[in-house]
Amino acid sequence: MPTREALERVVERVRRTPLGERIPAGWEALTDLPFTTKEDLRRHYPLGLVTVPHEQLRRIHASSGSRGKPTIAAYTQHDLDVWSEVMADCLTMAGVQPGMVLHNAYGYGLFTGGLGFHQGAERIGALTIPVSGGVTARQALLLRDLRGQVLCSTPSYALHIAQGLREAGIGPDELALEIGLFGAEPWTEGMRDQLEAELGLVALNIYGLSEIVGPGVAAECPEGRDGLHVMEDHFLVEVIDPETGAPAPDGTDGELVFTTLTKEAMPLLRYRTGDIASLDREPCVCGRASARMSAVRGRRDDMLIIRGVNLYPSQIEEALLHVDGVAPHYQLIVERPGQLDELTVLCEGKGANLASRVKEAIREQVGVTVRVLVRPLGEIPRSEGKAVRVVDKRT
Ligand code: DLL
Repeated sequence: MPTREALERVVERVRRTPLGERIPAGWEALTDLPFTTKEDLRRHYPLGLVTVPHEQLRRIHASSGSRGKPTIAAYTQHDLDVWSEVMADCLTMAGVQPGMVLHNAYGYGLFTGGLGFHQGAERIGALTIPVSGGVTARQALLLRDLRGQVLCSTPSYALHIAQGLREAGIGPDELALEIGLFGAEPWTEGMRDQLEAELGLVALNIYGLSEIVGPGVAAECPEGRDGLHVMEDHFLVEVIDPETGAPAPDGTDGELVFTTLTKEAMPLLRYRTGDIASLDREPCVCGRASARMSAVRGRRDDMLIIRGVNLYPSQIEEALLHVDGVAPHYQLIVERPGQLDELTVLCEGKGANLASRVKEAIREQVGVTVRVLVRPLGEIPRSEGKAVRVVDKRT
């Protein structure tokens, strides 16, 4: 737990913003403090929650904002330094060492992925290659020719790069890959197996969001690979019941909530991320004592209700990737032809009875019967950043 003083400092900062009036005068515990929501950020768009004079701002980032206005993140120099530090810690924990060649295929720009990894990698003295997303054939060539050891990208884009390598006839023996740091979207153990097999690296999960800092809020260690260590010196984590707001017991799924402890420009109290995960506070096999969050199952608003069954796209992914002959690319189409939602799973692959085997695997694992359409390899749209897993045709 952070010291009371750290929390008091954030509270004092937040009091300077329009959200300050919601803080009760005699608050005692963290749970007495109000939540902050994405709606609050929207209402005070773009810079209404900044607590420092404008001339102290050094950088602006934003999340993609597929649903309306982008979410703005503002940083002072100190905020950028803290961000580099937590990213450096995540990379070091993953096994990245000074001098290693880091191929950064996260997008550069307003998205925090590119620059976040870049600063952390430079801080530890890695040789950083700012490839950014896109031009997959060139990614494959550079990965081979510059002998990239660390691949940083979304997991879906890493698979696309793997396909680019195959198409260029570049075999695993021509690559120097050792570590993959994959995040920015949900992915499963089945996807981990695929990534490791196709790229010959150890695949690790890294989490973050622009509102809190960007990537570097939590990451896996290679020893445990059993939950992501939260960088608790800077980010205080809670999991709550998304319906009631009450704390969820450790080990129980709920909504991740973060309080920034050291942020200057846009500190946030109890920010509701919308991401569903659980917490584990038992020490890890690696010896670190920090709280660990499970892999994110999905966003609250990505949860589908199909004939009364709640499910996240990642559960479909887990079922799919256990079926022989299925490629790790898929999309879910949600429609409402009548009263009820219907789900169609588009996947790729080859083999006898593939559609019925996939249907059976999903029925067994998730408990719903869905329509399955198997497409030829390469037909499902690939993304260069976050994959679009759900196509909602209901509205
Ligand atoms: O995606 C920051 C990031 C960049 C994290 C690169 C890791 C690697 P945003 O664009 O603001 O920031 O999106 C944040 O992405 O609330 C989650 O829903 C999702 N997300 C991020 N990391 C993971 C992960 C970046 N490892 C939103 N697993 C978050 C699942 C993730 N979802």
